[in-house]
Amino acid sequence: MPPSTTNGTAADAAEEYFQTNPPPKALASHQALAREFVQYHHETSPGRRMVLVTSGGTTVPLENQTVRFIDNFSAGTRGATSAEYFLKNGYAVIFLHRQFSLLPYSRHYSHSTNCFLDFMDEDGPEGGVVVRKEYQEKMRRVLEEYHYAKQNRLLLLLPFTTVTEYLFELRGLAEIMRPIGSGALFYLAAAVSDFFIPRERMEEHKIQSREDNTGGVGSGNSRQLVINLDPVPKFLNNLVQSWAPTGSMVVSFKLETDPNLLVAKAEQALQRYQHDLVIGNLLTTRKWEVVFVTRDGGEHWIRVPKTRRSKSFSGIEADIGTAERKHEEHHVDLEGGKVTEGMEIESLIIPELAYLHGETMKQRAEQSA
Ligand code: 9Z3
Repeated sequence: MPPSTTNGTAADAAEEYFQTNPPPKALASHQALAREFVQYHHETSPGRRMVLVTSGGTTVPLENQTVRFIDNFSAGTRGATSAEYFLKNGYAVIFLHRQFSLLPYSRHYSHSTNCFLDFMDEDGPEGGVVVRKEYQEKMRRVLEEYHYAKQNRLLLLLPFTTVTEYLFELRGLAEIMRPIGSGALFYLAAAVSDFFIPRERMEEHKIQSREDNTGGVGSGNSRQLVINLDPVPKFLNNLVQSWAPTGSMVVSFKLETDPNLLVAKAEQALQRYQHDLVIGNLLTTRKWEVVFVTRDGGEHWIRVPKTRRSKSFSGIEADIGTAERKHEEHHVDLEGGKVTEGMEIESLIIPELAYLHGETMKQRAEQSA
């Protein structure tokens, strides 16, 4: 962990947040599962590293009995995919995810883009159900990895829905992971809302649309709904300085849409929170490139080669390279050619990160020797 640079007001704001907003109902049961998970791995394989992957969007409810909420785009692809590669790289994984977002392994066969029914066939009039021939090889690989993770108790799935639930869960899990020390890694890929409605200003019941029924959230006398949101406290400070295990590695993500801002905002976050690494990504290129921004001023781009880029409906290939500030000496992959099998960028990110985590562990062991 870096030396203490806790900004008193930010830390206090986070603590006040926990005093004034209710914890999730499932918190105690999630913590019991996490304690058991940490203890099991700590005792049976003491050298095993553990990563907390956060994944998916966070909702901001407008009513206590929630009918409406504000949300964001994240489907949890980054988190779910990364969790699989962490498992491949020998980590035990706590997967803190937005409920109903993508999950490791089942992500290959879920939601509308990969509907599981499309992978199956009826097997004759009286027969059972089979996986279509062309999908069998891949499904067998996915199944093998899934069974391995399950049988070895390497994956703990914990869901949340709202931004408040997310923060309570994150704090609790970080504290529970303390026995893992420098072997613990925090990989914060969830898209966390910057704004919320505090408990004391939240409507209990569904906000009414009629003119004569404006309440604390909506205001004014027109039929408009005006929502007044407070900033979510900057919790990264608290995670780095007090919740996370001593010596652990904290990696956050930075998402931007403006290429001119990405690297500067990643550097600013590192300066402010004094953690280990920010992985920057642009909304339109996030499946094909990311940048590792380090505290020594490093800007290291990781890119899927052109011929291995899977198509993406929302992605814009022409934006690749536009956020790069320090042009590194690297092989620029300009040649066209037919796309062979698509490559997931997480297959490049995670081994690199596992290496950096190992180096960080060595450094911290030397520092404390
Ligand atoms: C990310 O940047 C993730 O990579 C994505 C993944 C959300 C873009 P998908 O789910 O998308 O694969 O579709 N996460 C953003 C993390 C974030 O919100 N960071 C906050 C910040 O930068 C706090 S740590 O302020």
